[in-house]
Amino acid sequence: MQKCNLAVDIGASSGRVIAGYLENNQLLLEEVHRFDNKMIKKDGHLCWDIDRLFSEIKTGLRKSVEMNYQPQTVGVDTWAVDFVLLDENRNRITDAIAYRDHRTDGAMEEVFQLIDQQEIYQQTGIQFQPFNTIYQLHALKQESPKIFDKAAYFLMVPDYLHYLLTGKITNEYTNATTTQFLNADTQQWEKAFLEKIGIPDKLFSEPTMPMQSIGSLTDELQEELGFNLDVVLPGTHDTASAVVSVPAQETIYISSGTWSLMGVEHDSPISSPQAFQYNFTNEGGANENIRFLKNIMGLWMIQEVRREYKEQYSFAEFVELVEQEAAFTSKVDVNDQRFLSPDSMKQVIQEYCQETNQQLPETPGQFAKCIYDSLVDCYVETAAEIEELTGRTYNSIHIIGGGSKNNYMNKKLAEVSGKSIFTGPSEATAIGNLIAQMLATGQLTSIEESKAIINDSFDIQKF
Ligand code: ADP
Ligand code: LRH
Repeated sequence: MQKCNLAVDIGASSGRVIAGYLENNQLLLEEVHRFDNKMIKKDGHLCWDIDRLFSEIKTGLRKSVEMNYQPQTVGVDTWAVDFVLLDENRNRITDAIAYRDHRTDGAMEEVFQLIDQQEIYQQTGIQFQPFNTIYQLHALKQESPKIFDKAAYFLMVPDYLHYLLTGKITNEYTNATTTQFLNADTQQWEKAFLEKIGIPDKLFSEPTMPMQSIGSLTDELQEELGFNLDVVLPGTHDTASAVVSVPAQETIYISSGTWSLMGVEHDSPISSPQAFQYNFTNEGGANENIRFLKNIMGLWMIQEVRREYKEQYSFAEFVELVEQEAAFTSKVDVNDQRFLSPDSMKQVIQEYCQETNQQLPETPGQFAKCIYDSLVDCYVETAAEIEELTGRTYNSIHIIGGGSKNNYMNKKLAEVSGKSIFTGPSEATAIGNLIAQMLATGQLTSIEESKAIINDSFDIQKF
């Protein structure tokens, strides 16, 4: 039996359970379970199928033992901002409504009537996204005010999954920062904001720092699975875990998955008027540094186009199809909000091209080329903004996540930016999750040592 740590990493498009262990200063990985994730329509809202996600986690735990592993610890990370509420008996009383649901349309502007927008940025350093938790809570309060009479606990999605594993209530710090109501200096909930939007602060517990054990499996789960292990908090925000495993520190990174998260690691928040204007965020890091970055609409756009083509092309095939469309040059502003949650991504891309007098994409290769070229342009602009805001020049961009496998984009970015592009690992988030567990259990001693091990263990390509 091989002792290991288990990372459960659930992104907006897929989840995986990955076993990891150290051998001769190398980090070895094996994927023990992979599953799809997607939003489902329930009671008029786009929701996550959270019960299924928990049962996939249990399947992953079981499979790890069937594959002859002896898991010592497990930790869960997921996408940010979404949450559920529990009542006093710790039963879930809300669906896990997804951040792309239209309940938040107009909510951000309503909250600005209650709390000054600049004050929000000054206290939290978090970028304005219409789906941040603060606007979701406001929207919920408008739609179902009575739910707050019953609610006793606020848990973000990974906190809830950890609760189902252990019975323990935690509000993990990195993900808590994405609510946009955690004070960046004190690292405590900004109660004045909650009061202004009428949300009781008793729902929130003191944020818990990652890289510590929160306890073992519940008795029921131990009985069901036939074994026990410790649950250790990674950076439960997937982007926090991903950035832990960027192999170099002096570089711009892009965590490329459903979203493209582009930025740098920084010691302290940068919440200057210019950072506010460019809408950069200062999210809390797993090792207590700051992720200074911007959300870029990302590969969600191709995921949606692929869905509309009934998934008849793989992601690798879309990249191949682009090579045949060299003459097609239409581009869109990927951060236009129409791309956040449209009924038809193909249609809104065509509308954008029509409005800007460009050729309309018609073939799968043309849609893909339009998306990839537009993303690359946005990366180049964002790199310039990062250099302006930090007052530094960066010679390289390091791409991690599933999107790092897109060599068309990697080459194009190298050409257009003039910077060195490094790519991999593609499972950076799960690796960052495992590193947090290994640091918490003393198998690794520092982030620097961890980054060196990642550099030695994975194939990093240069363009
Ligand atoms: P998330 O964790 O947000 O669900 P991932 O990190 O799994 O996202 O990345 C998914 C993205 O990776 C897909 O949208 C796709 O564009 C890209 N991708 C995955 N495999 C390939 C491949 N073989 N070639 C090109 N792109 C790929
Ligand atoms: C990426 C991510 C990103 C958030 C978004 C909601 O998966 O966590 O960092 O902004 O999802």
